[in-house]
Amino acid sequence: MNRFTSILAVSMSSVLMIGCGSGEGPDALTENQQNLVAQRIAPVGSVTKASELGSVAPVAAMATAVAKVALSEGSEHTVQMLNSGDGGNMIFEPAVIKVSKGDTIHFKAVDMSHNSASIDAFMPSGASAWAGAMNQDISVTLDVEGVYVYQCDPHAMMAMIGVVQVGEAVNIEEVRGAADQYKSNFMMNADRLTSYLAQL
Ligand SMILES: [Cu+2]
Repeated sequence: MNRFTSILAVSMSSVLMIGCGSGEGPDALTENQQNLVAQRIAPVGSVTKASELGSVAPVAAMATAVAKVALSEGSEHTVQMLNSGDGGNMIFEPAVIKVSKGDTIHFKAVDMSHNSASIDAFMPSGASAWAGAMNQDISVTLDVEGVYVYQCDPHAMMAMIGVVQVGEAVNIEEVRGAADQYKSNFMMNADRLTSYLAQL
């Protein structure tokens, strides 16, 4: 019911009240009182009817359709630094991995001009930062549980980033909050970070 129809309903009920006969009886509302009632029952803001909620459902269905990343087997995992991969240009592959506490990630400089460096805003507290040199492989052992987002420094603006979940995603809320701000740095592939985090 919108504001107009609710006011209309009040107006009609007051007409009916008057039509009831005794008009000036002790229970009749003054015009001022009727206006107060109309103000109180008028809806504030927009009203969503239950029958309209159906249009929201497809969005929820899409969110649940994102394929979740399974826990990688073994205790050592390789992530390639690529100019071009299945997921686009300037990319880590796999870009999203889930590993166990104490596992080691080997970042491989398959193509030139890339590195892997942790980002302070995207690490569980107590974790150690890393910063690989350009064009060099680097191996990182992750002993602290949580979600890590790292980047390739020269291609950070192209969203050359990757995500590692170690054990439980204990800091996921902080990471999602920081991601909203961080993605404004991306000149290209602006939705990568959001879609990567959705895979956890
Ligand atoms: Cu790069």
